[in-house]
Amino acid sequence: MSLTIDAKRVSAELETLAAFTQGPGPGVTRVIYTKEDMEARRWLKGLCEGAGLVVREDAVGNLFARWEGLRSDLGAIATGSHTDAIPNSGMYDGTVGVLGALEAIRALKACGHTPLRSIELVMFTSEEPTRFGLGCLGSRLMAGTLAVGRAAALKDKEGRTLEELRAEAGFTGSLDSVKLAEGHYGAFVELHIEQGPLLELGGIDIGVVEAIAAPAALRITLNGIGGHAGALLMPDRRDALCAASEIALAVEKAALDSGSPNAVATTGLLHVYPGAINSVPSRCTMEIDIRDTDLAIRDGMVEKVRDAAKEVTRRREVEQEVEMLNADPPAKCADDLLKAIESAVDEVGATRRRLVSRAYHDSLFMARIAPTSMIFIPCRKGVSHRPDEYSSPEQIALGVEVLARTLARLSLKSTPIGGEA
Ligand code: HGY
Ligand code: MN
Ligand code: MN
Repeated sequence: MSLTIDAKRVSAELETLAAFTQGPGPGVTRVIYTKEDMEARRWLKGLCEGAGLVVREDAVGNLFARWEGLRSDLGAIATGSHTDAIPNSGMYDGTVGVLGALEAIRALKACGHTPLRSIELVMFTSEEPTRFGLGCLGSRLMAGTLAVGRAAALKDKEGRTLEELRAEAGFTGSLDSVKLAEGHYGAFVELHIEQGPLLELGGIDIGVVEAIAAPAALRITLNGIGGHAGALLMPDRRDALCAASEIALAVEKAALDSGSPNAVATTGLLHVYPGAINSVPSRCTMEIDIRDTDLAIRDGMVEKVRDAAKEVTRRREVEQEVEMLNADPPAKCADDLLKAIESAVDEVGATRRRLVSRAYHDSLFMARIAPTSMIFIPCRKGVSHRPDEYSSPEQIALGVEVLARTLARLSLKSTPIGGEA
């Protein structure tokens, strides 16, 4: 099959999408349901309709753009990723998987491919945890792994609920309707930047993802005794920030002591109240991200952090409140998909290796309802979630071509697709 990937068009569209950003920068910020997010969605919908796809959005804002196949009785082949971006981050995380999938579909249409199974592009709502503290909101609801009541009550830092905000954005209908039936999709493949250094270090073109790490997140609120920085003497203080600082170091120690090269633990958010130089912090809220590809090691780190928080707050006579935001199992990718991606890489004469994804993705939840895998392309120095995140037009175009060939192969299969790796 001779495919033409318009690398210039994909790069130009990535630049256009990056311009839908909040604030002065640096980098890209695009948070769910903000003006910039809604403008980006409108623009993307126009592109999908321009490519002859049938577009719909569900009750939480997941966007679907479908190319009808000949056999509507067979589960569609889905592909896609996210377009939301954490504050001051890069322009390739997620977007390569959305615009790259659109380009793959356009290239397949242009070369006369006729899919048996429909091919559907999905733009997932809120893959990043930025607004509601929980990542993969759209794919969790699609997979039915997040209780609708919990989702509706999720609040942003202004105290506004998902329910209010999605209605304001024009997404109505019951959240129950987001869940997809088993077999709705025959397979799901996500194109994404590696967000790690292995492909670049190894001089390898494509990563074929065989597993996705297990993320957990918790929020710890510390309540102490604050007051005037001059008048409140040291013995009378219950300094919430000093307690949080000891706990943050225990978070780091839990990963360093785990003995696992894949163990990571981060205190990424810390709010100090009241937040004045001459006022002793009376309350701190910290959000902690803990991961490993091995569930037992991941859970062991969570336990260590909880124990440390108990010890520190008891000794410092500070109150603690611990809230588990999520603790998800890892995902294993489907053998048939790994082989389909590897055949596509071999068809174009590129190099490949199997990889574990340390970042989580919507694929982590799509793997609950369909055979799933991911195609990784290198990113410069493995950098991501930073303004200097970068993949070259050539690397992106190669990833798109491998995705297109994988979609072509899977969309012609009339037999079931699957087989756990
Ligand atoms: O945090 C992650 O792994 C993803 O980039 N949201
Ligand atoms: Mn991300
Ligand atoms: Mn991502």
